[in-house]
Amino acid sequence: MESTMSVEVERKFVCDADIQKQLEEIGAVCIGQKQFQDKYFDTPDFLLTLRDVWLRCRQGCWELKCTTVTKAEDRVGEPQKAELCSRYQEITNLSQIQLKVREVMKEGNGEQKTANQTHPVVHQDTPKTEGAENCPTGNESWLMELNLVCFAEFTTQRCSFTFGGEGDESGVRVDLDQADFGYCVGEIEVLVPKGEDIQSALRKIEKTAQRLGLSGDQRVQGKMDVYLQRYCPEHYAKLLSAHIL
Ligand code: V4E
Repeated sequence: MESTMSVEVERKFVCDADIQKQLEEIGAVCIGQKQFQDKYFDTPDFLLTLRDVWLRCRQGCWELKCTTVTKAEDRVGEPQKAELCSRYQEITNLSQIQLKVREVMKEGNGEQKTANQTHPVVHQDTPKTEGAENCPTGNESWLMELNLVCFAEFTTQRCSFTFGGEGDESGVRVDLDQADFGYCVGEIEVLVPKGEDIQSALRKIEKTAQRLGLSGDQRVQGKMDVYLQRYCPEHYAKLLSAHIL
C-alpha cells in the first residue's frame, strides 16, 4: 500500500510454474521479493468482515481495506471483466482506520458486544508463524475497547513485478504470493487515487491478463478465502452466503 487513501483494483489469478518467465516475456521487471506477516482482526461475531471491512496489521503497520461499491455498481460497464476484479479502498492512517472501524460498528447498530468477552478467535490448528514480529505493538488499547481480536495470521513470500515506460501497463503491478499455509496466488493490481476513474485501471488489468494468456473467467480464491475455508469454515460459509467472498 502506497498511500493513506486509495483504491486498489486487482485481479487474482492462478500461477503456472512458468509465470515468472511469462512475465519477463511481456516486459515485466522484478522489483523485489519480501516476506511479511499479516494478522487480521475482527470482533468475535465478525462485525467487520461480514460488512466486507478487513482490518490487518502487516509487519507492525495497520491497514484497512473496505469495499467501495455495491455489487450492482460493480457490474456497470464491462460485466464479466469487472466481476473478476475487486476494488477496495485502502486506509493506512491509524486515526482514519479507527474512525472508519467505529463508523462501521455504529452502522452495525448496537450489535457490538462488551469488551471483556473471552474470544481466542485464532483456530487451534492454524499454522504458527515462527520468528515473526509480534503485532500489535505499542499501545493497542483501542483493540480492546472495540473488542477486536486476531482471527487469522499467516506469512507471505511475495515477488513483485512492474512494467517500465508509459505504455498500456504503466502503473500495473503483478505480485506473486506464496502463503505459509501452502497456497500460491498471483495478483494484477493498479492503485487509483481516491475519486479518480477506475475504468482505465480495469482496462490495464484486462490487457495485462490477456498478454499473460489468462483466459479463465472464474473468480480465483485469495489467500484469505483459502485460510478461512481451512481454519474457520463456519465463518467462511457465512461470508460466502453474504456474498462477501
Ligand atoms: C479477503 C479480502 C481482503 C483481505 C485480503 O486482501 P487481499 O487483497 O486478498 O490480500 P493481499 O495480501 O494480497 O493484500 P495486498 O497486499 O494486495 O493489499 S480485502 C477484501 N477481501 C475480500 C476479497 C474479495 N471478495 N474478492 C477478492 C478477489 N479479493 C478479496
